[in-house]
Amino acid sequence: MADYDLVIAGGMVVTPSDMVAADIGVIGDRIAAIGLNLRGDRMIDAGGLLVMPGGVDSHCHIEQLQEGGGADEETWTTGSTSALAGGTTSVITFSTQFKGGGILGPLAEYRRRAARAMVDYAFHQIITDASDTVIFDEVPKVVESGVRSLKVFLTYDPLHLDDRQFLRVLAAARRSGAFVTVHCENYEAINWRTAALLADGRTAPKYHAWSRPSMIEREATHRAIALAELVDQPIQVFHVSCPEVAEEIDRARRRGLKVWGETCPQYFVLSAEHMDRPGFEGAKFMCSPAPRDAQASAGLWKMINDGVLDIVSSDHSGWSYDTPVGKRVNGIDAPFRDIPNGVPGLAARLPILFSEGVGKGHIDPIQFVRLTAYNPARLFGLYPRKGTIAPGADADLVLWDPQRSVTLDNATMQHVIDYTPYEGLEVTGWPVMTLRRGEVAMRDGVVRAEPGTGQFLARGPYDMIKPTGRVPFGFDASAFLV
Ligand code: DUC
Ligand code: ZN
Ligand code: ZN
Repeated sequence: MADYDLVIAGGMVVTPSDMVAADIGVIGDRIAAIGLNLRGDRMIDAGGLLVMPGGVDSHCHIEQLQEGGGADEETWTTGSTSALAGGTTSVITFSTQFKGGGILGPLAEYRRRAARAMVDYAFHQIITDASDTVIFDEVPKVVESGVRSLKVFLTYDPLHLDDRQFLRVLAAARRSGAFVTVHCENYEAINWRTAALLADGRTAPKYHAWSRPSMIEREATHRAIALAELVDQPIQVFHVSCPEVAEEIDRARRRGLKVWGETCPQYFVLSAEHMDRPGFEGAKFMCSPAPRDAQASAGLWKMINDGVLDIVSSDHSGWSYDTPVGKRVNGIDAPFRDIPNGVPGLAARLPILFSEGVGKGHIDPIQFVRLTAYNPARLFGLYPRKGTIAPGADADLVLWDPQRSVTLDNATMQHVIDYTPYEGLEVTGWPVMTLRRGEVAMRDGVVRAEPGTGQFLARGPYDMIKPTGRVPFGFDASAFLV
């Protein structure tokens, strides 16, 4: 009798701290051993492949409810398929609040929809209306139910919060032991510039980038950090697009603040120029913050190597190009202001980061594992169950061919969206097999997992997101329900 149910044999195992030629023994849905000459009832040959932890995508939008009814085109089954195709086994998506409403009701609906997931999943709770009921009654209940991160937008109608409301969310998070993630752009500045652009007849998709240059993101990042410092509440700045924004995070971290930064593949391979395509095509590349330029992309690698940006998520967002509910929901002549923001990237995240990062010598495979699995698992309370290869961890693994070159097209993405902004991009390094809790969920691009087999990842309290204990004048204003 073999010692293990399954052995992944002969691969180069990449952990968050090491790279070693070894076998991995799996019993049930967990990793039981890493060693040599392990024997399993089933053997998978990983010769010539890297074996890495399944990706943890801590920022992606799946089946998100829209104000006025309906949901994102990307459903839990299509989104899971795309994630598994790209080597990702866990996702953190969003439950939204609509202004004037609560958060318990929507969260129950998100939980109901996510029951069809094929990847493991958790939620960030978006707060768009910091009412007394939500802040004082519902946030503690939502956090207690295992949704341990809140998300706020400092821009976007109708999502954005003003400073007072943002402070109330930070304080509520501090009281409940939750984390806060922030979309940092200056709402008034974007609206002001947008009004001027439209008044000048500049309506095409490329003016999206003109409406929100980097200082708009930098200012909001600075403000978010200062307000979080005022409350003594740890935060993560979402989707940092360029080094000058990351510098704000760097300065905060040097001062001992608990501030983290995330970036996304689109900021390495897209630029504002992509939005300057003929007609409506630039809409395919519109996301916020806007992609910048080659110099900004190059500068992000330094920020990654300095540890200022330590997570690369997809910010996958589900808007098709040709369907009436997608990018052209307001018509193909709609001004940039009225075109939905977001680019799909669940499946493209790991291949692009590997190819651009490891392939071009900016990072090594260990850093790749840290950026895509270990760091998100730690920051969001999923570690050590997720994000590593170690005895006791879930057997979430991706077998990766570092030599395989693939030209990205929409079919390889396996999402429901009808395009990829990365069409034609050649990447080297490709997931050939994804195991989710010990089961082969993707082999050679064929996803084989039943809807409903994904598990909800309830997140309890953890040290990393505890406040520092330093508040101005020693007065903790968050202790008061104001
Ligand atoms: N920006 C966001 O903030 N969310 C989804 C898509 C986008 O571009
Ligand atoms: Zn955002
Ligand atoms: Zn997002």
